Amino acid sequence: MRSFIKTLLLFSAAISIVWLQGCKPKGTQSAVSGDAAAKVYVAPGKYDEFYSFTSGGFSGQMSVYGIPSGRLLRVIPVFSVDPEKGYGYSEETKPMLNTSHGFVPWDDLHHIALSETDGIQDGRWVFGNGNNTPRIARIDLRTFRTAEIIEIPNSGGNHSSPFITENSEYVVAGTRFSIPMDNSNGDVPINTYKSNFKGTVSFISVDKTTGNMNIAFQILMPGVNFDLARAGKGKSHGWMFFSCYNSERANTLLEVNASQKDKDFIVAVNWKKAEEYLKAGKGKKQSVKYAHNTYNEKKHSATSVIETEVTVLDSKELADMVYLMPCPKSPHGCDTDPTGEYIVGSGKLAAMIPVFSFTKMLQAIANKTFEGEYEGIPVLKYDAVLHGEVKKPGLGPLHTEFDDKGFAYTSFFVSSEIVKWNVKTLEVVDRVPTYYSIGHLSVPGGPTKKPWGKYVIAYNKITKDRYLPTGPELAQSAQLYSIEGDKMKLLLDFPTIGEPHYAEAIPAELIMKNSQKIYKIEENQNPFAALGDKYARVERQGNEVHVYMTSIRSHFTPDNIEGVKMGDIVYFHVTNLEQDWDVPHGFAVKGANNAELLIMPGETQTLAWKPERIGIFPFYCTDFCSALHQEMQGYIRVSPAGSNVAISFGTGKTDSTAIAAK
Ligand code: RUQ
Ligand code: CUA
Repeated sequence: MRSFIKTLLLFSAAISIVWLQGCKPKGTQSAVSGDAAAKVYVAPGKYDEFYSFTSGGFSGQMSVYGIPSGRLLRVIPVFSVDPEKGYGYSEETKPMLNTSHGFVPWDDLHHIALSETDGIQDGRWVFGNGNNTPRIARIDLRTFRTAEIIEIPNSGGNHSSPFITENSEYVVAGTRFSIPMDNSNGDVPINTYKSNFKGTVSFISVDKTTGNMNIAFQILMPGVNFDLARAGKGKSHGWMFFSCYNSERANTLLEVNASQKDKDFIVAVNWKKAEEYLKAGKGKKQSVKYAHNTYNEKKHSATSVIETEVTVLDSKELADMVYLMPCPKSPHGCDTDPTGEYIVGSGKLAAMIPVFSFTKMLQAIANKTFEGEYEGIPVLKYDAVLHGEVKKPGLGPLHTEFDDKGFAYTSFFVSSEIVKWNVKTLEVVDRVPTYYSIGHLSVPGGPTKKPWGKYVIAYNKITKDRYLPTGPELAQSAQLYSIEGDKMKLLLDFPTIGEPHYAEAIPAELIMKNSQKIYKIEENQNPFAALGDKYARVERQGNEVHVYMTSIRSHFTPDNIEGVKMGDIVYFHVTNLEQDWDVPHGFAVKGANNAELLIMPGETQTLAWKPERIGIFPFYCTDFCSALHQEMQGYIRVSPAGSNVAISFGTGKTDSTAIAAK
């Protein structure tokens, strides 16, 4: 996004600096109508109407807001470690961040895709993309936890991802950077880009019942940059549309060299056809390496498997599977309307919005109305597939969402506004300024067959004077507008975490009824669990010391541990015995080089600790769990390497649950 901002800023500067400034309202002025406060006010103890799942961009996480209040409800750790929750620090969660490059504790999460059934959000899972080390994550919406992460081979920059088909058959992943394929010799001069660099789009299947992901197939594509995508729906179900830029196939100074051609492409992929080819054995097996990480909720732990093969279908060789629609000037957003008939391309350097017709596209394919070929793929004639152009909508169109009344809402980065237009007539009916430089926007249900409408939320890239200053960096700003009337109305600004790109909002009732309250202790299959105080113990295995610890309001068992020596690694396996909603216990030990554990009711989590000096080390519960939370503490003694202090542990109790082994 940053280089993209630069391009657009240069571009806008070229147009007119005066003009750009003219479009940015000065100061903190904003046209907020009198009843705005009442429209976003959610009284204490009341719930918001929508959950909004918002990507964290370079924070690598996903955050959850209530809409219309804009209240932050949760940050879900996905691709980045999160010391607050011990994610990526506990032994159980570390494998979630494993990749073919080893442990990668960070990524850049841009896009959100909520699972769908028949083109309607079903509230089961939310998917997010890792942009940098290409990955897709699935979050389980019963627990709001990352359940699975799959790495994407043959990809460099997983931006065009994860976009979902109408029955969650697939989430897709298009590579932003084309690269030499993983199984080839990658040690080639960069200026051999045109001959050696290729693109891929991947179709990752999602199991109907479990949600488990698998790379069903990849399609080998010309070496362009894939940007965004949307699935067809209704009549266009079975197709996926990707935007791409750099059809010039430049490998340097893209801001100039990838803006030479008048048009790039919307890539239309007939994935039903791809499935036929796959069945007919037309795919080629390719050896690659990618991590597939799953979190087992019963074992309360993740495993990471390195997979070694993908099946690749070649777009050059297999006819009738991929077509190109010319799209003006470096397309970014590529969005399909609720009927599935219209495909909206957004050339970020174009001064209009082209809207393509799916019906016309099929006709053009049937009649072979091609203007030529690009890298062996037929290019359809622009005029033959065009429904029409939205004229003079604004500058720098990026993304489009839809409401339930036949209107589209497009974000304009350069002119800093949302423009509402009629999908059929292409007539602009309203526009509102955003503060400032909007990227994505989100209408609840906006990318689905059934938009819920009501609001549009702007995710702005630049904040400037909207909030109290906080040094050189300011929180990114989101803005909530009502779209219930003919005119959009600004209701609320709220700060966000990281740099939100996309967000998807969904009615609260589709999720809250399934929300899990505890993990059942009797179902805990973590091999290191202590399912009751009487199982608490400390065991030495060579230089590993395993502490099987329990926590319940307001003590740890054991809370006095001796016999640890320098050179040992201590594993604290802490089982939270609580069976009450919202009673996690935390665990932290002085000098630990990682983070705390935050253990949910019924769960077991493990902290590894390598003491680096002798002495007494306190540990305590970090989550205020009861009136005697501050008493929830203990000590562990570390002796010199050769010491003869034997392992001993206990709570000092004298009843039957006491397990002092001295
Ligand atoms: S992008 S601001 Cu990373 Cu979705 Cu368009
Ligand atoms: Cu347990 Cu505080």
